[in-house]
Amino acid sequence: MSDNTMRIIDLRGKRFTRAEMLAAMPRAEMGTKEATDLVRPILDDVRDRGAAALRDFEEKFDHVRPEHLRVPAEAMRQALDELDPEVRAAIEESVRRSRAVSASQVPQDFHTDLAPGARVTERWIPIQRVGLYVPGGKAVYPSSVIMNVVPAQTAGVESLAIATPPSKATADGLPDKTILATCAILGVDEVYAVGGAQAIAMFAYGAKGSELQDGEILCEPVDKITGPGNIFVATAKSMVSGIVGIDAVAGPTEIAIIADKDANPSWVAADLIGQAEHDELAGSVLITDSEDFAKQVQASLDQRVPRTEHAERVATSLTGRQSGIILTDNLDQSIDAANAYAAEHLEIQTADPNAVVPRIKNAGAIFRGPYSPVPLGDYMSGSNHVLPTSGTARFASGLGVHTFMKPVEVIEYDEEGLKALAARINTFAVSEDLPAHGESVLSRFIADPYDKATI
Ligand code: HSO
Ligand code: ZN
Repeated sequence: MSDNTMRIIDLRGKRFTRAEMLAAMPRAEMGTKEATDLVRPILDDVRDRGAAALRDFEEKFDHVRPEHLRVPAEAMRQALDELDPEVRAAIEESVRRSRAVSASQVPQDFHTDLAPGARVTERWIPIQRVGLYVPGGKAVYPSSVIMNVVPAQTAGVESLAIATPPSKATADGLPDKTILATCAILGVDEVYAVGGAQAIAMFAYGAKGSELQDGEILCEPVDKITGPGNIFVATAKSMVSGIVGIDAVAGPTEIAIIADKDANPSWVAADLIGQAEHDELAGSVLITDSEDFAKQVQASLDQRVPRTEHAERVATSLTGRQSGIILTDNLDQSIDAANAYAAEHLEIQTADPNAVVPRIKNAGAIFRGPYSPVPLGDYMSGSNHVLPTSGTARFASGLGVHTFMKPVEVIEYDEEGLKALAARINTFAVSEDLPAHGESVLSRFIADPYDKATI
């Protein structure tokens, strides 16, 4: 047995209840309890002491005391000037495609006329101020900046701030230069060299006391925080949720591939490895009704893994409990398993993928056919790569323009419309023992709504 052997989860010949099917799926363990105890004092300290606490935590966790917590405009310009032109062209292509897809996603206001003078309108309003967290460390993803910023801008968010830790590659206290350059390309100029739970606290509570000359405030509080991060960031986000909105709390990234005997085993193996490259805890799952195909994929993994740059990380991820090959009786059972797993990314590599797509109920994003691999979506398909993980695709969706807007209903009844309902509203109100509700409506039509004889 090589080091890359994925475990087999054999569903064949069995019938499963919903609970059994969910329990059979490979999943990473997520322990957040200890993190909560560590994060609480960080949130409290930043809320109480603002910038001074942020500096202390940067020194403690990122081992540098940033000269400027807010990245100076000059540093942003310089990062853009020094950006490799090839990388710039790739970033710009990605931004173009994201903008095109986002533009067509803007939800339209619509109204329903229920009767003469009776209209309800749904109005979509952008969230006013958003804080976007961009992780540092092993995961430096300028592509994730694009995935968060573009839909927010398209939604019409007025004010957008980014927090990202100082880079470990330089000692200047500034964030990763490609991230800064990407912000400059996108026209985002409010960027903080702050990471971890302290960045989430800064967004949630705002922070006073800064090196800026023109005011007391370093960072104004935001209305919503989005973006991925490590366990401390995720825990801090869930702890401030309610004070501010958050997007989904992201766990390790994952892929599932539904493939049949006609799929290309080398391509499937390459796609599993690509996902495993992210993290030792990343989940890579193959779902197939062909044992022979599964063996071919395993053989291809054995060839490829030792040759890839991050071979060790990939092998750890592929052989972890969160990864595996699920063997099924047939395509129907493969689809059932995929719906139970609810993958962040679901690739469909079968003879007739069009017949499978409409049957998928749970997935963060669906990659249809052999020429729509996940890295296309990671970088420049135009779709978003911030997607629900850990089975949360059963109830959550990926980032989009809708993430940065909220629907508000506008109630527009006129005299005729209200009059037609006045007696019924009064009846309902009285039945709930809230007669003043009824009186509020009746006041508009009768002289003394408190005199029950007149009603
Ligand atoms: N697959 C990651 C996104 C990413 N990949 C960024 C490369 N860069 C989570 O969807
Ligand atoms: Zn990726």
